[in-house]
Amino acid sequence: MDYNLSEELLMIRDLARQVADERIRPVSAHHDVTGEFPWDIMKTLAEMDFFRVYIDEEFGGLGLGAMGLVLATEELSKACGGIALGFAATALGTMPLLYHGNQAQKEKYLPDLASGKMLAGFGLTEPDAGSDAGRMKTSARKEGNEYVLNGVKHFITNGSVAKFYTIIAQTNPSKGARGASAFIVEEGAPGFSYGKKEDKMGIRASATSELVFEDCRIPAENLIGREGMGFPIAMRTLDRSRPGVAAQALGIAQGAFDHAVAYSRQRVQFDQPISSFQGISFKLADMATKIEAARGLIYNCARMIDAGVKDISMESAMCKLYAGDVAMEVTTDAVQVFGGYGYSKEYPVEKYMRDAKITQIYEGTAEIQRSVIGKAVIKKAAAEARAK
Ligand code: COS
Repeated sequence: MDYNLSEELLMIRDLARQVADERIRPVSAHHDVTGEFPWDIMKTLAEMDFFRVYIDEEFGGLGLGAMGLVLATEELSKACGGIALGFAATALGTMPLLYHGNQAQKEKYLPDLASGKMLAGFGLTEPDAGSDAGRMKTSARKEGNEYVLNGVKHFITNGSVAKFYTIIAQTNPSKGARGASAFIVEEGAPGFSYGKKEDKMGIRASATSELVFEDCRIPAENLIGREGMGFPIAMRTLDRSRPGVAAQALGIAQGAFDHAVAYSRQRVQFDQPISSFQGISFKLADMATKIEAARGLIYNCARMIDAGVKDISMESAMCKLYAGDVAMEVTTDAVQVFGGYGYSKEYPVEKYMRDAKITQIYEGTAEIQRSVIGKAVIKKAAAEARAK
């Protein structure tokens, strides 16, 4: 399908495809087995300017916005959803600064984030505050010209490999979600350490770690926006980062699908390639259709973000929900096409199935996306009824 992409966007897409094929595919199984973080690939991505894609030109970026981000994430994820995540999660950690930081904060950090010198992470989730993110307990107390942070963030992607974190913490706990604030915390801040590293089912090349704050002191100027703005900043960030997760899901689905098509053409049973059986070709047809539908939703949402549309919660949740479900369905079907071989770790598709599962869970579960979409649908219907 032709999405009318600009020359620059096509260039980024093709470059990402090349890196994925030449550099990521050969090492993805190794990182899946060992769980080692792919530092050499991050270095390559940095050298090839990938971390500049979504950052404004003023701060050393390429200014290719959400569309550049989703295209690069999709292509890298075709080869390995886990390795691509080091890149995509840096975008998530950078977004609060990109959209809500002041000029001085942007000048200080964005050039190093754009060059890939610093990876980033986003700290919202806590052991007792997952879907109910407003229940976070991590606190930030103002003392003179510093904030003192206490608490634990967990399941943090890029935790322990990033140097730059945006952390959402309570500055006024009595106000619940409305008392939270957003902060920049650098690796090495006094009182900041890494806790448990997760041993995960999939996306094993990515680092997922606890962030521990014990009287962690950061300069007061590291507050993003104003006190009390933390929750809306986090929600707006997720609205803009969810298409990135959706693109990861899309890449995983496309990667598994490509393997399934190739295998179905060369696997002979009953004297014919299995692709000639309707049972298989209809499955491939459904997989291809769902993948293309997901791509349409994602690119549409990315275009809305780049056009500056303010309220994109519904479209963002829709593409994340749909692409996550498609990734799970398509990768499961890809294993089915491979039959017994699909269940074996000697073949690549079982990894895609394990990698796909997280896309229905993180950055808001499929259930939370449905709840966001449901609220938006009802709000729109109520507004239309009022206007009559
Ligand atoms: N953009 C801007 N502001 C938003 C917003 C959005 N998308 N969504 C909510 N807010 C604001 C609301 O307007 C409200 O502000 P006011 O008090 O000024 O009106 C405030 O945030 C609280 O909103 P709400 O009452 O809807 O919050 P809830 O506690 O009901 O939570 C959900 C809403 C469930 C949508 C939210 O907690 C969520 O997204 N949870 C999933 C978290 C998640 O994705 N975690 C993944 C980890 S990060 S990788």
